Amino acid sequence: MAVIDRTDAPLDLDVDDLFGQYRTMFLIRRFEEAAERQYKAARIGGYCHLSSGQEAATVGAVSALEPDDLLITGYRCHGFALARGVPADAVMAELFGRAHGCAHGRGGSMHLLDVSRGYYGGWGIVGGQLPIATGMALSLVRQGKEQAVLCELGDGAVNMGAWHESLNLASVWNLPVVFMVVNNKYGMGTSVERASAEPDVFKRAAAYRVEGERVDGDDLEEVEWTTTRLLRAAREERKPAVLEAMTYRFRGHSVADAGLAYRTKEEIEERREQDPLTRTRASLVTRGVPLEGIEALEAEVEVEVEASIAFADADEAPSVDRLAAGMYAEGSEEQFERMRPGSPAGEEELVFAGGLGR
Ligand SMILES: Cc1ncc(C[n+]2csc(CCOP(=O)(O)OP(=O)(O)O)c2C)c(N)n1
Ligand SMILES: [Mg+2]
Repeated sequence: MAVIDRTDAPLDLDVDDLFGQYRTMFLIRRFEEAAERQYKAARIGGYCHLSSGQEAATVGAVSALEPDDLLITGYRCHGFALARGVPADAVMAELFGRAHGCAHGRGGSMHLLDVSRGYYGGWGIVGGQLPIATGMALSLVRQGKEQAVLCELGDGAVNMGAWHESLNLASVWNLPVVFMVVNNKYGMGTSVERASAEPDVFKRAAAYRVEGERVDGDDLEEVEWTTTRLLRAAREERKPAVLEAMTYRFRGHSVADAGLAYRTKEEIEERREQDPLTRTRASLVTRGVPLEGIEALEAEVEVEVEASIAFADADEAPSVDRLAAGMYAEGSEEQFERMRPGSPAGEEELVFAGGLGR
């Protein structure tokens, strides 16, 4: 493992940047609290995974991206979309499955998407985003572009074949991709220690001869600085890397999980005491930002979140035609025909009236 030179690490983020990033962290927290209420009121279908507690890892990493870099993540993705600048209205409308959602109502909570902002989703299959990120990085190289891909995954994805294949190819082909493992200690209800032969995930990078680094994922500035450095090396020197951000999710795996069967209340309480929002807010106060300014920002965010619910609620449902648009190749009509109830393509005739030649 390369020894990392931290001598040129900036001591502090600019206070205005920090203020803006705290705003995004607060937005994510309040947005997800609202999403949970809407989910429980049955206005959001499918699954809903919250990232409360992980906001510093999310915002720190996304802040390190250049505007033309590409981002791709797993399914716990509300925060990533918001941090990349997707409007709260478009994210909430997507959760509601509405036409003006960021994926036009086709994706829902796990499949947020906004390619205009270089956000390639939200992937519900654990590890599914890894080969895609690797391919995206290869395509950037082929096009001669100096851009990088940031690929987020959970600790539960590092025991998938796709992880090994992606790391291997990224290394042998020198691809500009940083794999960011959000280590929140659990994959659903299984702890990293139980699931992983090498629970120090960042060390696995050594097996592919790429740089691996672990950061305190609840320390916004540490995450941002380290991600910036790794992305720069990816962009300018085509060096792939693994970044492991140590964090914790306060809520259950999904809204349907109380999150108490596999961890103690004491553990959760202990981690809540290190809440990254509280830490970042305290850091703003220490740097002389007046409390009234912080409170005004928080009040503004509350309004933004309420407005996103009103927007999603008033938005229309996508038409069935729009839902299918862009999803199926030309010539899929026959397949759709066969999916209708009954015997739309004459199957009963074929099978029961001897049409198969029996
Ligand atoms: C290929 C695949 N297997 C199983 C699942 C079911 N599943 C959904 S989330 C999850 C755990 C993932 O944990 P982790 O990667 O640590 O992400 P976190 O939930 O902690 O964000 C599993 C097993 C899935 N979605 N895809
Ligand atoms: Mg996890």
